[in-house]
Amino acid sequence: MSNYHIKQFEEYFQVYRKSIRNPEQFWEEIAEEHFVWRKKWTNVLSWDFKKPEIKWFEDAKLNITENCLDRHLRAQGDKTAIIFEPNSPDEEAQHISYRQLHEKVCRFANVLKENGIGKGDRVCIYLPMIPELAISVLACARIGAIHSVVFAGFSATALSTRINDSDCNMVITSDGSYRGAKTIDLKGIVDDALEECDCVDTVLVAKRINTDINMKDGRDKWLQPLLDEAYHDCVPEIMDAEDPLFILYTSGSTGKPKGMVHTTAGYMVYTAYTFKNVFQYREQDVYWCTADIGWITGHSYIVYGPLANGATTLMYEGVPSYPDFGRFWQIIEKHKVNQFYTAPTAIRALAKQGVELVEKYDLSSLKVLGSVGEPINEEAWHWYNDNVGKRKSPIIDSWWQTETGGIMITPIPYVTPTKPTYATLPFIGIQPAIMDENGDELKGNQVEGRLCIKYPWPSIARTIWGNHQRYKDTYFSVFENMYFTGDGALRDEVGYYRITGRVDDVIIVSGHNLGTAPIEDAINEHQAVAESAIVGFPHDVKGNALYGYITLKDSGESRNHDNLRKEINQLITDRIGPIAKLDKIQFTVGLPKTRSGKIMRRILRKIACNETDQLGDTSTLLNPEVVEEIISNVV
Ligand code: 6R9
Repeated sequence: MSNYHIKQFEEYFQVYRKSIRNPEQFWEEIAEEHFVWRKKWTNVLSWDFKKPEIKWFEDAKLNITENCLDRHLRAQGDKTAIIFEPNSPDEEAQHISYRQLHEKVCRFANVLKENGIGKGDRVCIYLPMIPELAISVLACARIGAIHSVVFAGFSATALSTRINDSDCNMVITSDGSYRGAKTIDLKGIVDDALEECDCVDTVLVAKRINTDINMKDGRDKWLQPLLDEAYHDCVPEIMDAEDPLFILYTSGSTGKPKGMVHTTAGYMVYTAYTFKNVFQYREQDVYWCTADIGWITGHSYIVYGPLANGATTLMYEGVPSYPDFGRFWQIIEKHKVNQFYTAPTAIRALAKQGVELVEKYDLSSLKVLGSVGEPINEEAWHWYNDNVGKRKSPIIDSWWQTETGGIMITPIPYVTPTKPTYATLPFIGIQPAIMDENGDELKGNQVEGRLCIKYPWPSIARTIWGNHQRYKDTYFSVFENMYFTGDGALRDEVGYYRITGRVDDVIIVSGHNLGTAPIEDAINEHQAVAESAIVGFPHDVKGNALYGYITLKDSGESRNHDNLRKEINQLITDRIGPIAKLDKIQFTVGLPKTRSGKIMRRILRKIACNETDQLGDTSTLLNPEVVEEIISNVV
């Protein structure tokens, strides 16, 4: 029995039990048998959730790109590593073999070095979904530089905050990007961001849309001529197992984004192992994850997990709706995609278009369908199952987080019987716990509470860049000796898990995590605004949409409220990005507060969700009268 590839339900239980009984022995075997090490570890795991400090494969030496690239060269150098499908169906797809990818990564790595980047330096990558994005990520890993990919839909302010937080010396970007019928001036956004950053010496610019852009002397350099001149091979930097591999920012409940730090060996082992099993990847398969590499899903399951397994991974530059809503299905037919991994918000948007567009294409290559990013509702689940999978491809509803690095709770296709809206069972090595509000674990089945994890797994984030205290406070201080996820969950009568949604101030809109605090901060910058509170309410495509309650400094003000709404959404777009715009804005005379002055978002949420019969006791509020006023003026 190979523990690396689980094929039967009974086997899942056996391997799961083994992984829990003796996690160290279990992960040691996986690590030993399936990866290339320059030096073995002296200790598999040491951990202390109180400090918190977690170390996997201590003292081991490796380079993750040797595992993702070099080791595949001999047996499958000509196999396609990356299929690049451009925004426009009229532009030809590219097939990049492992050998070509290796060379491209090496050249890029040499360019980084020639521009002064070395081990431990931070490099910000702000690129669209073009091959250079995956290549630059791997090039950083090749030389031990820490990549910080910022999703290229974030605004200049959001970008500069992230560049400054991790003190990046370099930005890698492009002249622009294609997004459906539109082009976006990425370089212009970088220029604006860099007005606020002193740490960046060099900007490397990939050509994508061929527009005239401003190139700042001494700082900005076109990438291609440098790559052409660079040497085609690059000796990998030998990294320590616990050296940081990357930083990736995620929203939190205070204004500042959290730079989650992932380290090398544990992240590699866990993303590779989950990829193999959760997608049941076989050697000739074509795998496609529709996420952007700017999110953790893209890091773990477009780049590292698939490449560590020598897989063929498809990168799509565009959007689901261009040139029409059949684009995803057309790509599946064209490249004979076997595993398809997407988000519920995309499924809902596509389901709205009717089934004709799906039926137009041959989807018979599909074997596995995945879902990630937010809870998948029953209707979307069935639509996906009936029309895309034709009831033959199991849906894997995979729950995990930026912080967890890899998939945590999920069915294994053709192994775990699925159940609509349930992420089902913990993956190998994962020990979930459901906690009540008093901090006690709810044992047994048919319980609901807050989701924690009791024991470390190899790809858990090790810290928040520059703020270990916040890491401790956010994840390890809510429940003793547990990693707290921020999600609610229930366990049904057979032990299956269902994720019920966030229990903190994070709202998931179209699969993107948004903290209420940074959005409120942006709104409060408007000179007419006194105070604001954001809550989520259900939306049929986005899952959740944002509802803003805003009090103005001068409530009798005669300003046009529609204009104000536009200005406020523009501010949010400038400060964070268009993904954080509010769907509804209600101007109120006040916000409900506790006597200690805390805004009662719970009440505002009920109002936004049209559940005013469930407000509970409002009499203890400082200002119960505003609740009535808000209810009578809902938008
Ligand atoms: C991978 C990713 C993490 C949050 C997470 C949870 C929600 C993700 C889910 C899911 C229900 C699923 N989430 N997958 N909720 N079912 N299958 O999305 O990472 O962007 O950090 O978001 O997303 O609320 O806590 P990230």
